[in-house]
Amino acid sequence: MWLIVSTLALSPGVEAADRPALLKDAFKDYFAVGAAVNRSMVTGGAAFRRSAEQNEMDVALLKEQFNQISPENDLKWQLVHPREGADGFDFGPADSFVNFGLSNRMQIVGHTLVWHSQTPNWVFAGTNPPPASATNTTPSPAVGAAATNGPGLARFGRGFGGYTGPRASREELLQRMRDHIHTVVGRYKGKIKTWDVVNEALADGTGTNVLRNSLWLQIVGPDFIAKAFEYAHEADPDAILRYNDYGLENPEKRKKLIALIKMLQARKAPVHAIGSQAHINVSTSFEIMDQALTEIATLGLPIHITELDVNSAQSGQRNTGADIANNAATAQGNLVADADKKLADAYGGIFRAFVKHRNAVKMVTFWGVNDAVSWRAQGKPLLFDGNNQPKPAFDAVIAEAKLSTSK
Ligand code: 9MR
Repeated sequence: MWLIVSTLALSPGVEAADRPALLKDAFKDYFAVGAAVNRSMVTGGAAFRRSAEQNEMDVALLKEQFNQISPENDLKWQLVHPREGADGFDFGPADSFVNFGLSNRMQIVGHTLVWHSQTPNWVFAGTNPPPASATNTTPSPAVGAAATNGPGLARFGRGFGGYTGPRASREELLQRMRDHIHTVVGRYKGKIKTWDVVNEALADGTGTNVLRNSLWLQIVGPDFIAKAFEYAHEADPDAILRYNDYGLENPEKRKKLIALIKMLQARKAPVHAIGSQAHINVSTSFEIMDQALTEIATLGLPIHITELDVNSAQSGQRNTGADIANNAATAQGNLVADADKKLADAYGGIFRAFVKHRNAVKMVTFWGVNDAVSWRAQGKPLLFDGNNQPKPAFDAVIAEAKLSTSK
C-alpha cells in the first residue's frame, strides 16, 4: 500500500534509495506540483465515486505528494455566487478550500472568475431583447456530471449556458463582473495568490475568429477580457493573474493565444502568467510539448500547466481542435493498447519538456489526485490509480527529475 510504504520512509532505518519519491520534492527546484481538489477533500466525508474512507486516503495522498491546490468547481461563479445581490454568495465550500490550503501550507490557486460556462443566467439577464440568432434553449450542464454539449449548443459551444432571454447592457454586465471579482478576490486577498481570471475565451478550430462566441463577447465586446484583468488587479494588486485555456498544444489554437495575449499586453492589461490546461492524450510527445512551450514562452510570461491529465481511452484520442467540454463523454470504452506504457512514455516526454523549460514553467497542476476522482475517470489519465497506487507513469515522471539533477 503506497501510504504505508511512505510512512515507512519516515523511519530512520530505511535507506534513502528505498524511499518512495514525492512529486513535490522531486521538482522543488523547478516548479510547484499541485492537484485539483473536489469539495469532499477539503470538507471530509464521502464524495462523488468515493466513500468517506477512500476520500480520507485521497486527502492523505494529496498532502503527501502535492504542494499546491486548485478548486475543481467551488470557486466557479455558479457555485460561489449563484444569486444576484449582496446575499447571493455561498462562500462555505470555498472558505473550506482556502483554509485547507493554508493549514497545509500549500500554494492556493483560484479557478475561475470569468468563464462562458458554469455562470448563472441572472448574470446575463436584463431588459434588452436578445438577437434573433440566440435560439439555444439547452440548459447548462449539471455541476459534477460529465460535461456534455447538447445538440442546441453545438453551434456555440456552451457559451450560451442555456440563457436566451432579454439581456443586460454592456454597462450592467461590466458592473456585475466588477462586483463579483472585487468580492471574491477581495475576500481571499493575500491567501489565494494566483487567479485564473479569464478561462477559455479562445475559439476552437481553424476558423479566423480569435475569440469564442460567448455571451460575454456578445454583450460586452472583446474588451471583457482586459476589463476582468483590470478588476482583479484592483482587488488584489499582489495576485498573479492568469489567462487560462486548453488545446494550446495545437498550433492553430496557440496562434490565437499569442494574438490575444499580445493584444492584452499592448493595452497594458495586468496579465501575469499563461495557464495552459494540458488536457492531453497519450500521443502528446516531448516534441509537441517542447514546441508549445517554446512558442508560448516568447510572450515573456511565466507558464503554469494548470489542469494536466493524459487521456488513455481509445475514443478520447480527440482532435485537439475540439471543444474540451465534449471530452468527458469521449473518455469512455477501452483503453489504448499498452495503455500503462503509453501513458508512462507520454508523461515522461512532457515532464522532460517542463524541466527543459523550467525558466518559464513555474507550476504544474494535475486535474485530480487519482484516476477515480478524475472528470474523465475512464480514460485513467493520472499518475495514481483508484487505490492511490503509483502507476508506471509516476516512475516515468520522477525519473525526469532525477535525470535533470544528474546532468
Ligand atoms: O473537472 C470539472 C468537472 O467536475 C465539472 O463538471 C466541469 C464543468 O464544466 O468542469 C471540470 O473542470 C473544467 C475546468 O473547470 C476548466 N477546464 C476544463 C475542465 C474539464 O472540463
